[in-house]
Amino acid sequence: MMRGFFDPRQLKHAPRQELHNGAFVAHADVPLRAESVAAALPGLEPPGDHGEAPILGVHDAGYVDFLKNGARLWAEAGRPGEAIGYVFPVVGRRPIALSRIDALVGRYSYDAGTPLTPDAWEASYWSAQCALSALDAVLAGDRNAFALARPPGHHAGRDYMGGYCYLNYAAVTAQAARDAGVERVAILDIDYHHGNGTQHIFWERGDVFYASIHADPATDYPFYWGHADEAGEGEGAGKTLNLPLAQGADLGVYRAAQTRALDAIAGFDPGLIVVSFGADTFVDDPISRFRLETPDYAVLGTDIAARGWPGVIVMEGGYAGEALGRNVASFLSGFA
Ligand code: Q9C
Ligand code: ZN
Repeated sequence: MMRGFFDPRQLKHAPRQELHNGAFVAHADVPLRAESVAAALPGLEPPGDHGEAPILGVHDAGYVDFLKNGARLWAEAGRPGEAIGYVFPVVGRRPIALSRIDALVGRYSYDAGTPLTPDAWEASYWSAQCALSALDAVLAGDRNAFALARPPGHHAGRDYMGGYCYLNYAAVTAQAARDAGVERVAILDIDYHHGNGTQHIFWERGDVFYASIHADPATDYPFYWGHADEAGEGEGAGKTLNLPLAQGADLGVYRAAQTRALDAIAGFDPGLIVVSFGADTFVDDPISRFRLETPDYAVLGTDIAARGWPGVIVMEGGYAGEALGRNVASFLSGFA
């Protein structure tokens, strides 16, 4: 079993609710998710502390300040519960500095499914440290390493939270690898949802290849990103690959798409692969509509490992409670 990293401070973040299809519902990113994975993986290690510098390698400093202080500002404004936006200044947005918490939370988010809890920063910070410690292990010579991260990361952009995500660990890891001298880094995103934040961060970058397999955004969150014709721009033209699949995809369909992604990554010849791994592709996932089964994840892991690239595997989504740990263990077993 490869080395893996986990910090129990990930468990304190417990968002209560998200706005979904017109109603506030119980939030899907429950602490049990991380507990389920930790219970299934013996020997997880605490991460080292790499500080904020690698986080600021891909995130905006004002946004990081907001993550640290937003929940306090929310409480000081007399708001109940957890900070959530209701004005999103996307169209005609002016770059003006506003201090009212309701303006800040809208400016730094793009959906109403990602409340800023008092513990979101700490949970995300230590999740990023887990990813960086996994990268350390691989840079020191391990073939692969795993980072248990919660909340997830791939929807978070340079200066916005969304899709349950606050910091983008895959992006932090890829940038840290670049800074450590890895010339070309590939990110393979196999969460059920498109990783819009990761795509956006590296959209114009020629040194980081982003490939994603996900539910067609014509039918699924996040709707506005992840369509097949999105391929990057400028230096990044052709360095983004989106492979949307119809709901109902099973191993046969999914594995063929992953082989396409791996072939494209092989053409890029990376020195490292970062796998954004979400197990919300599972048949019994409560918020998703693919049909992978527990043993299928070992097959997918084996296919990735067969390419021979050093790999950092970072946890993204997966909401099927107790089954999540089994699915992650199955995936990692494929790398053995
Ligand atoms: N309330 C990840 O799996 N749900 N994020 C749609 C919003 C958003 C899931 C409705 C799903 C995001 C990392
Ligand atoms: Zn997801």
